[in-house]
This record gives sequence, C-alpha cells and structure tokens, in this order.
Amino acid sequence: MSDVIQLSNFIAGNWQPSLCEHWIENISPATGEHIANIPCSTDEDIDLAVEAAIDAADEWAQLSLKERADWLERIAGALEERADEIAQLESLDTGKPITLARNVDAARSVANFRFFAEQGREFESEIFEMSDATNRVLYKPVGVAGLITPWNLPLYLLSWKVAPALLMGNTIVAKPSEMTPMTASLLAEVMEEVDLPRGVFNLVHGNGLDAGAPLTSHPDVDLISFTGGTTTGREVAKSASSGFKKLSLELGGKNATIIREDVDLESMIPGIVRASFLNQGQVCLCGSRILIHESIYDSFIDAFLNAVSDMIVGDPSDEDTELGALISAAHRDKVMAYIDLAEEEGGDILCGGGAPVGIPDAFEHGFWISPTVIDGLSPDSRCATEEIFGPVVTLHPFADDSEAIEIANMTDYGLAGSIWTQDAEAGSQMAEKIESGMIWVNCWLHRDLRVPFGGVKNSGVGREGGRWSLSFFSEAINICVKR
Ligand code: TXE
Repeated sequence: MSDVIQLSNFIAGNWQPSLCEHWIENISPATGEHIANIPCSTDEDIDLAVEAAIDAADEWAQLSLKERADWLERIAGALEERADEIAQLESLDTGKPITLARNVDAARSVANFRFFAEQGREFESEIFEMSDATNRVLYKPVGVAGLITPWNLPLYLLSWKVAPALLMGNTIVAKPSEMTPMTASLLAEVMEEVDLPRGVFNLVHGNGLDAGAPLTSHPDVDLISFTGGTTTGREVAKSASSGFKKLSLELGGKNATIIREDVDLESMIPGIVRASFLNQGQVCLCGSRILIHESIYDSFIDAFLNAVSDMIVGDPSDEDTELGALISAAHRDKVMAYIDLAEEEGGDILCGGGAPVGIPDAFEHGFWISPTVIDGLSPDSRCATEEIFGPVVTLHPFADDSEAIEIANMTDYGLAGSIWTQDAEAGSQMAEKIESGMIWVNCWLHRDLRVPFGGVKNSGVGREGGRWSLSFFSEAINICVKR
C-alpha cells in the first residue's frame, strides 16, 4: 500500500484533493495491482476549476499568438526532458508496451506542443478586400475549454487538445480518463515547472458521471472537446447543446482494411498487422474488419496468421514486447463477450480467443487477450459491425471493388480505413467512395498533423488537426471597415 501513488487535482496552480475527499482506485492493467488513488471529483471541484479558468482568461487572452506559441515551446521542452518518465507512466497505467509508449505516446505528446507552436508562428489572419472596404478576420479565444479524454492514448490525446486550446487563447479545465490519470498529472507538473500563469491550465480527476458530466453542462464552459465512446459522446452532445457550447466529438470506429487482389502481400503484411493490433487494437483508427479479394483469400490468411503468431505478447516493460494488456477487467470481459458472440454467430476462431498461454506469474491477475483472428462471419454480423476495441479482427472475402466498398460502408461508424494495393490510383479512387473521415492507401496511421482529423456518421462531429484545430478553438470575428 505504501507504493500507491496519491494524485491530486491541479486548480489555480494548487494541488488539492477533491472537496468531498473521496478517491478512486487506479489499477495496473498488466498485473491487476492497485497502483494509485485519484480524487473522485464532483461538480464542486469542477466549479472551482472553472472559476480559476475564468479568472485567468483575460490575461492569457491578451498575449499575442507568438507569445503563446513561445509558451507551447517551453511546455514541449519540459515534456521532452521527461519523455522517459512519460513512457514509463503510460506503460504502467495502460498496460501498453514500453516501446509503443516511448515512440508513439511520449514522442507525439511533445510533438503536439511543438507542432501547434509552429502553427501559431505561421498563422496569418485573412484580409478580404472589397472595392470600397476592407474585411479583417480576427481569431478570438472561445473562453473556457472543457477537454475530456479517454484511456487508450492518454497524454497523446490530451496534448492534442491542450496545445491548440492554449495557443488560441483559451483557458482550460481538463478531465482525463479515470483509468489513466498519471500523465495528465505529469502535464500539470510541467505547467507548474514552466510557470504557466495560474488558472490557465486546470486538471480535475474523476469519473465520467461525477466530474465529466458537470463539466459538459457547466454554464461558464464555452467549448467541449471530447474523445471517447459513441454512447458517451451522445450524452456529452445533449448536455453541451443546451448552452450552445462549441463542440467537437471524436468517437468510435469500425474501420475496414481492404486488401485488393494486386497487393504485394510480402511487403504490406507488417503494416496490415500493425493496423489490426496496435495498442492491443485499442485505437479508434484500428482496422478491425479485414476485407480480402476472394482470389487471394487463402494466401492472405496464411501470411497474416504467420505474422500474427510471431507477435510477442507479455511484460509491457520488456523492449521486445509488441502487445500488452487490455485496459481493465471490464473491458477484457467486454472483448471476450464479443469473441463468444462470434462463435455463436458461426465464426471460426483462427488464432487467439483467450488469455495468452504461458504468461508469467506476475501478470496472472492482469487483463490479457491474445491477438484474435476470426473467419466465417457475415459482414453484417454484430461482431463485424460493432466496435469491439480490442485485439480482435474479422476476415471477409469480396469479389470486386464495389462489393468491398459496400461492406466497408455497412456500419454506423465512419472514422477511418485503409486500402492495400499496387495500383495507388485505383486505391485513391476507391477511398473517395468509403464513408469515413480518413482513408490511408498502402499505409495506416501515417499522420501529418496539418490534415483534418475526425469522423462521419456515428464516429463524431467536427474536425481537429492543423488549421481545423485553430478554427475550432477560436471564434472568427470579421471587422469590415468602409473607406
Ligand atoms: O469511454 P468513455 P470508455 C470506445 C471503446 C470503448 C468505449 C468505452 O469502444 O469500449 O468507448 O470506453 C468521460 N459526461 N472508446 O468507457 O466512457 C470518461 O470519464 C462527460 C473509443 O473509457 O466514453 C473519460 O474521461 N464525460 C475511444 C471519457 O469520457 C464522461 C477511446 C471517455 O470515456 C461521461 C476510448 C459523461 N456522461 C474508448 N461519461 C476513441 N475514440 O479513441 C464518461 N465520461
């Protein structure tokens, strides 16, 4: 018990427990051990944090864009110095492999601040000339930004929102997932370390109903940026709409990976495996339905299963590990329930389907599932159309491009997808017909931070990324001066 970390809220530059002094236990996904306590904050803590954010708003808004870009640069530098610590904490808190935590989570968190600092320096307001007048567009802060983030990529996704929100002059109340609080606290430490003015960044820990919901409905919160499940997103949208808050929702996905008959399997298999199982399949962009041209169905399965069976599942702190644990017992049970359902729906489990064999004793109470590949399901079955969000993919044959597109569009989600082919032009044409916000051809999660990021259908509302983030986190005001 003495090793259990005690985390606090960070409000107006002060570290404090929740006013009700209740706590939530934070559990290590890899071992099932109790590793931390976080404040179980309520509406009273949210009120305090919003007040602090309002108090800090004027001073922060008065800084120039370039001055705020300098702040982002300072934050990036301080985070970079703690990159190893970020990776360790993220791996402990999420159960993900340390290499992934280092190369993706820690690296991207630093890069997010650097990228938006650069965007701030390059940003130019538009001028629209008329024959007798000049229009000048100003980008003002929206006000207090409520940022709610999930557990799969904790600091990566939080920094993706914090950086542009700060750049455009907003002050922040952040509510990270109760399951992965560690690196959000580290970010607050960094804000303190660099002397960010008090109240500009406030952090309130707690669960969704007690702390998240009062943030989304708070009358003085002007904007909500939310990443999480579609069901929660619907609640957030209802709650935020009554106050006409600016709203961005990045929700779930059920993305298709389309393998055309001309694919060069040997060179593309590693990318397809990565798209299927990165972060144990717990990335909203993961390709959880693989659609394969019928002429190469069997050879694809052989090559894919070969590569999947080589994946190293186990100790997240081991440099060779490729797959770690799932986030929680409840989530593991949810994913297992889908695997059971797949069998009921007539699916054939080609590999995986349960805890990995031979997992060391230290991890026997953790939440593990081996990479699982399921064949033989109808493309409109529940397992093939609902978000499972785990290391599970289903395989489906198609006869031609139009059938692949039809199957790809057979879900209520529309976040991402990928197409694998030697004919990049045909892949690109096909991508236009897929109902998703982002499609990759011959790659996956190949991110240019300048491009729009977001989904259609039940995968969300709005776009973030590059100038879309700058626009979302600001109010464009036009001033027309007649000569
Ligand atoms: O997400 P939640 P969970 C999907 C995935 C997963 C499912 C549920 O399918 O199985 O969502 O995951 C806060 N008002 N994704 O339970 O509940 C919550 O505290 C305001 C996809 O973790 O949506 C956390 O901070 N906030 C996703 C955040 O919302 C509320 C990544 C996300 O939690 C709230 C994660 C409420 N009423 C899960 N209820 C992606 N798109 O990347 C909860 N929260």
